[in-house]
Amino acid sequence: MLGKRSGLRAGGIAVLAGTLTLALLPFGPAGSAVAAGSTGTASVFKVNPVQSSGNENLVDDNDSATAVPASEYATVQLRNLDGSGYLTGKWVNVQSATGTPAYSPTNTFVYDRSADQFEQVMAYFWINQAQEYLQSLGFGSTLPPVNEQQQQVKVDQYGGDNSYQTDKPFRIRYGKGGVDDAEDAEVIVHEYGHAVHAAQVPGFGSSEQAGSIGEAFGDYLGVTVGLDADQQYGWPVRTDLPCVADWDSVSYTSTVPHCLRRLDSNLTVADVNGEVHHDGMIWSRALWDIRNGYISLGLGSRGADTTIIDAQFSFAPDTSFSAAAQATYNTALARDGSKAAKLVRAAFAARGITF
Ligand SMILES: [Ca+2]
Ligand SMILES: [Ca+2]
Ligand SMILES: [Ca+2]
Ligand SMILES: [Zn+2]
Repeated sequence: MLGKRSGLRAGGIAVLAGTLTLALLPFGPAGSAVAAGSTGTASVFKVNPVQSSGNENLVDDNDSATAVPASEYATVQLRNLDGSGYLTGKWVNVQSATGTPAYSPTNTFVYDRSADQFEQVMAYFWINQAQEYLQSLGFGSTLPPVNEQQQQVKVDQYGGDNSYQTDKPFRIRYGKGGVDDAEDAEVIVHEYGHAVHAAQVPGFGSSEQAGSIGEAFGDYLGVTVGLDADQQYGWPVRTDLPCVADWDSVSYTSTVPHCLRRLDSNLTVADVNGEVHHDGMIWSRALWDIRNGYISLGLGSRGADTTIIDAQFSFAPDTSFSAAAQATYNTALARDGSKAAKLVRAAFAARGITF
């Protein structure tokens, strides 16, 4: 869940380079559909149009095409499609939607935001991107796989301004209140973060603190996958890095910058109020500090993310902040050494989380 208003309870991807690649490409007869591993073309937002433009005055204007300038769309590859012409592929299946399912026999999915199909395309692209990111860290090769399966997604089925992930069936649904939720990659990947946790530890989130960690990780994953994609594709970032859902939140926040939440709040365990999205900001600030500490040590954001995610395999479904912090520390010590482990301990201690 996104918890938009206070009080709500709420591997195979390696890019081959060089001449050896040619022999491996699945060339078929001209015009024939490639059954698996098809690559298409799509138009998507560069994470979200507020983040890429820096324009905090953008508004939904009732899903108007003209509310977002053409400059905030990017043309991208849509990878790992199954070649059926629908938004179905190795890591994502956009099952059904309020409007007509996007279909293109040439795998060309270019829509503007006023079309229902645009959100379907965004969901496909960003979930595939998130799974590719996880695999690029080594999950599924040097490390155990993380949610390495075809994620089921429904777009715009849920009428309210919220989105959620469920375990039975294992699915994500994106709502359409205000700015359509799937117009913001940080919202899309937040929900995928819940699927990641559920895949790593079945039933994860059965205590208040575990639920808070789930919300925190969703926010963190949304930001880190977006920032990594910005680097990969050369897209600009013109809003504060720790701001979550710069675009979706224009519909329900009045202060600028518009953020659903931030990763750099000063909350500590002394501020716990029992609401998982609020209390999650205690944990996500620690993750943010670990990330920046790793960058300072030369271990990079990718090093931080590898350790943060790998540690989650050992979290109990009803873990406490303290136990989960200890597990993260242990993983950092084993993988990254004592300097890294020390900063992990310090980042949690600054939130009042000790072990
Ligand atoms: Ca839309
Ligand atoms: Ca929304
Ligand atoms: Ca952002
Ligand atoms: Zn959530």
